[in-house]
Amino acid sequence: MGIFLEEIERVKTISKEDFYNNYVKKQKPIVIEQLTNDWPAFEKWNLNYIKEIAGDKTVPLYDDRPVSHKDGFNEAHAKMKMSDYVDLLQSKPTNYRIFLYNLMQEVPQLKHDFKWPKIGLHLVKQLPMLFFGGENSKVFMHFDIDYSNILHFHFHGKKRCMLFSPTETPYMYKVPYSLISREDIDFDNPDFEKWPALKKVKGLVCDLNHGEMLYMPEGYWHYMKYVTPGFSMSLRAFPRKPINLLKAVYNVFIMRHYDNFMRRRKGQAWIDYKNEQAIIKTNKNI
Ligand SMILES: O=C(O)CCC(=O)C(=O)O
Ligand SMILES: [Fe+2]
Repeated sequence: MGIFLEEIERVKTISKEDFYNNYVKKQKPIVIEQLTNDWPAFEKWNLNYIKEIAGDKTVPLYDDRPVSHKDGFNEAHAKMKMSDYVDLLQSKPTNYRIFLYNLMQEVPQLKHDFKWPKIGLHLVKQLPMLFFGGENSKVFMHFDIDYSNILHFHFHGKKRCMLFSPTETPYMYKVPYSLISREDIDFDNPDFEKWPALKKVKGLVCDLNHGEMLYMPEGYWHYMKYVTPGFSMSLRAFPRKPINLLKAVYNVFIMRHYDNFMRRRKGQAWIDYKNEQAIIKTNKNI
């Protein structure tokens, strides 16, 4: 038995009013299957195309090693030429991922391949971020630092996305001064003896195929698994709830700097302390 999960609602297309009133306002996730059908990207965006136009760029890579005090907050683990990385993705399963990378700054022509969706969100134009992953690579359970509303588009392959509402946070084994759950939890097959609070959580799940878009409301927890090699683009809109905007400002300007400061000062003891606190705090909520 795994975590209690329900399939995320899906539609082929949706009107701006329907999306805004029934999903954005209610902060409810949804998958829109055909939003990208009239984008050049729908035909063009695959790994070979990325290799062609961005092959010579050096890109930062992350693997699934646990957070260490030796790394800064969200610091990359390795670097590679994009062409070598695409070859790696296409040749074998790999844990190496590109996470939150502003590839469009480096390769502006990518911007001509998509349209900013007119669905009632004020999307931030500077920040179309890209994510890549190899077969079976996993993105640790987290929520985003800026509490934005996220439109997450997937290309080339298939990706499984698990979401939890911010209301589930008391049971998520959240690590303090970070945006993640305990990294040793296998959300696909959790050990309920070790993580009893997870028996209480209610989550949502979807498989994203080429061209499909997942709407993630602000502060939603997400865990993703690349079922096949592929890549995604996230477009974001600032949080609507003033409290979330405040939390975003706190995270960006205070929390992550304090965390970096403590990593330098206390080293691994700080990371170990935080991981312990995740359990102590969550067990109090059961
Ligand atoms: O798919 C990924 O690699 C991570 C996506 C993500 O965390 C996001 O869009 O906020
Ligand atoms: Fe994220």
